[in-house]
Amino acid sequence: MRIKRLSGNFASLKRSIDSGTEAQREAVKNIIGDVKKKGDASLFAYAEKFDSVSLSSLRVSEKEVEAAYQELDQDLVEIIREAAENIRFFHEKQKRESWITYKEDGTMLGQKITPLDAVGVYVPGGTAAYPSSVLMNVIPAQTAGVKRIVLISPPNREGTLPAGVLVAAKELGIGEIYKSGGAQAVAALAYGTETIRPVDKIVGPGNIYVALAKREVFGDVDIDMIAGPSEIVVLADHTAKANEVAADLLSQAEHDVLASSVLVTDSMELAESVSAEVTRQLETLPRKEIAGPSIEQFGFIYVAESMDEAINAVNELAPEHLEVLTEYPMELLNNIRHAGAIFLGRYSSEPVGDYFAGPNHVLPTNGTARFSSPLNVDDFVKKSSIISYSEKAFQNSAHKIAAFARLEGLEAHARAIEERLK
Ligand code: HSO
Ligand code: ZN
Repeated sequence: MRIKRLSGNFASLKRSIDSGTEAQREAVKNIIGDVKKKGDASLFAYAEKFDSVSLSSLRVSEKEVEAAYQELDQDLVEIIREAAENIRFFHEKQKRESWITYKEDGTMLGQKITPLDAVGVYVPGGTAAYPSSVLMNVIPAQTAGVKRIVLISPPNREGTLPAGVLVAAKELGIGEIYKSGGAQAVAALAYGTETIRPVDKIVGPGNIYVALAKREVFGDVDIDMIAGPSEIVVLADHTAKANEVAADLLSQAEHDVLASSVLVTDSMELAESVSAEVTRQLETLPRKEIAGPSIEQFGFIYVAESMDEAINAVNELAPEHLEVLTEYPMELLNNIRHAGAIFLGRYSSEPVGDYFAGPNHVLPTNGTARFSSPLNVDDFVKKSSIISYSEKAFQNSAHKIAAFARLEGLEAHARAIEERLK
């Protein structure tokens, strides 16, 4: 891995957002138009074209779910259950109550919280069909009180979905699961077909076609975010273990050739041993074809003059994941301002959070941790304001409201108030 002195300048984690080629954007628009027009028939046709499978039904059957349980070890089912419990425990803490407040003059003001009616979770295909992402997207929606949650994912060559995904869904009580991928799946969720009723919000990661389609339907429905490649920054001092730091960097690198893994440290000795360890551990990694190029292109080790300088760099980077592997990690927490998830100490390696601890693993990427938050319960509710004035409160303020309206040249507004004073 490249070792550099951190002299104020470092490679930003920001990548330009992939807005696709002209041809891709065109294709996505056509697909969406097609699904709007032809509904189910287009979904069957696209499954043949893009997933090379002729489906007999768009909906996953009970039988397929049973087969998934047969395929998965009981131990793994238990692990998924326990992870789900931990994730639910954490998200329960995020729940907010509606509130009402009264003033002495009889004014009543409030905020009513209402869950969304229907949410669609997109689960990507291939090796990125993560059961953990099913848990992370569905549980906050359930905790928010969303009644209808549907899953949609591209079918494999056998015309079904991965066992882990089906089991995770079933464990959460999700029964409405569809087989469709790419832009056509997003269009079906947004506009509905004969089989699939439309939803109000679409969440979940996906390839460029999914991302472009989500952007295209945004406004007609809500979307979560357009996530960039995954990132980790490890902030470490001389007490960190090089083999552990290297393993953590590689765990992020194996996600994507575009993933970014960065170590910031005040110890040149640690920097050198981590670099050597990364090379050594990479050798035996099954996904070294992905992790290798990722480390080569987007892997950096920065050596700072001091921990203060190192922390400044971390805040500038605003990483998706930050691991703090220093002697007293808790003491640095106050100074860390920008990071999607902060993992403190050597027993809080990133995969602890990816799968199991409870906080969401859908996190702001691409430096957006400066202004956005992990996926959470608030993403699945909306708020309505409540206003109720008493006669006394109205009389007290009527002339001020009418005057304000006339300042804006809106006479009808002023009269709406004054009609009530007669
Ligand atoms: N590190 C990924 C989440 C994930 N890891 C899923 C394993 N499975 C992005 O936060
Ligand atoms: Zn991960």
